[in-house]
Amino acid sequence: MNTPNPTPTPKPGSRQWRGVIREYADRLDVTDATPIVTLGEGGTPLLPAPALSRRTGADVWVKFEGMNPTGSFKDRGMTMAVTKAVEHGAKVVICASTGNTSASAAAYATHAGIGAAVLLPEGKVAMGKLSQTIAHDAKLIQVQGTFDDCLDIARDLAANYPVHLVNSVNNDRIEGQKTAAFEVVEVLGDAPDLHVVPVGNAGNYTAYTRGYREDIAAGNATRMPRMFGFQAAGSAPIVRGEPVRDPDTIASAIRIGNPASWELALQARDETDGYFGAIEDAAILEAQRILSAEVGIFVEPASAISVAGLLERAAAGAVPRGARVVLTVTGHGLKDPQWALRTADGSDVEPTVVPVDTAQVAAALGLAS
Ligand code: AN7
Repeated sequence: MNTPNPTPTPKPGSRQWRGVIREYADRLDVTDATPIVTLGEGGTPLLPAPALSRRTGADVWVKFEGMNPTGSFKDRGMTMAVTKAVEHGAKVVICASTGNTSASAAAYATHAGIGAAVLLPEGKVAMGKLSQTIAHDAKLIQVQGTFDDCLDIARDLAANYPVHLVNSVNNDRIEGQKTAAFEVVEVLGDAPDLHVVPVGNAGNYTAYTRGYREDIAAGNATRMPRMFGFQAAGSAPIVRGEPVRDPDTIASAIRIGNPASWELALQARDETDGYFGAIEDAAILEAQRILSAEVGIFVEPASAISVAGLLERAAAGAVPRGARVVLTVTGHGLKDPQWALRTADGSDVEPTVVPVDTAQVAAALGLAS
C-alpha cells in the first residue's frame, strides 16, 4: 500500500530543494513513472573552514552531510534505494546497520508506506540513531554480534525471504550517494584536488569516485580528486589488508571489520591515486572538538575522522600548500552527543552553576573587573 508521491508544483520563484532524485533525475536511473520517495535530502552546505585552512596550509571546505533529513549522508542513497524498492513492488526493506542506515531506512520506508526491518549490533549503536529507528517505527532486532554478522544475516534474509536489501551492496544506494560529488562540483566550479571521507563499508568512498568520474565525462569537472579514506585504528581492515574480527572504536558508525565495498574501494583508490589511513580514537575526538569549537560544525566521531585524517596527512607533509580540499563530514553531532561532554582526560565536563544573581554570573563569565 504505497502512499501517493505527488510531484510538487511550486510557485514560480520557489527555491525549495526537491531532493536528489528530482534535482538529478537526468543522471539517475529513474523515469517519469518512478514513484519518488524523498524527504528533501541533499543540497547540503559546503562550508569554508578557515581554521582548518590555517592549520594545514590548504584551502579546506567541509561538506556538512549532517544537514540531511535524518542527520546523515545515508539519506542520499536511501531515497534512491527505497524509491527503487517501491518501484519493484517491495513491501519491506531490510538492512544491517551501525545506526545511521537504519535511521534512514526507517524514515524513508515509513514515508513510502512500506515496512523496514533493521538488524543492529547489540549495545553498539549510538542512542540518537536507536531513537530515530524506533521513532520511525522500524522492526528493530538487536543481534548479539558485530555489524558484519548483521550484514551476513540481512543478505541471507534478502536472498530467501520477501525483503528488499537496502545496504550499500545495493547499487541504488551508491547511485544516490554519488550526487554529493555533483553538488561539490557545482559549488566549487570544479572538483577539488583532494577529497577526504570516513570509511566503514567504503560505499561512500566508492560513490564519490563515481560521481566525480561522471562529472568529468559530462564536462562539468576537469580533474579527478585524490580520494583519501580513513578508518579507525581499531577497525581498519582496508589499511591492514585483512578483515578485523572484533573491531573496536568509539566511532561506532564505522565499527566495521569486513567492508562490503572493499574491492570497489581499492579500485577507486587506484583510479584516483588515493590513500587509506588509520586514526586513533583520541585523535578522532580531538578533531571533533576542533571542528565544533573552531569551525562551528558539530559532527559525530566517525565523521570527525575526515578532519583527523587531513590533519595527520598535513603533518606528514602529504598535503600540498594551497591544495583545495573537501572533507565530507557524514553525520550530525546530535546523533551521539556524549563525547563532547567529556574532557580529553576522560572526565565529565562540569558546567558552572551559580545562584540567580547577575553579579555572580558576570563574575563566573569573567566579565567582572
Ligand atoms: C556517520 O549506518 O554503515 O564507508 O550501517 O554512519 O559508506 O560505510 C554507517 C556508515 C561514515 C561510513 N560516517 O560510510 C550504517 C553504516 C557515518 C556513518 C560511515 C558511516 P561507508
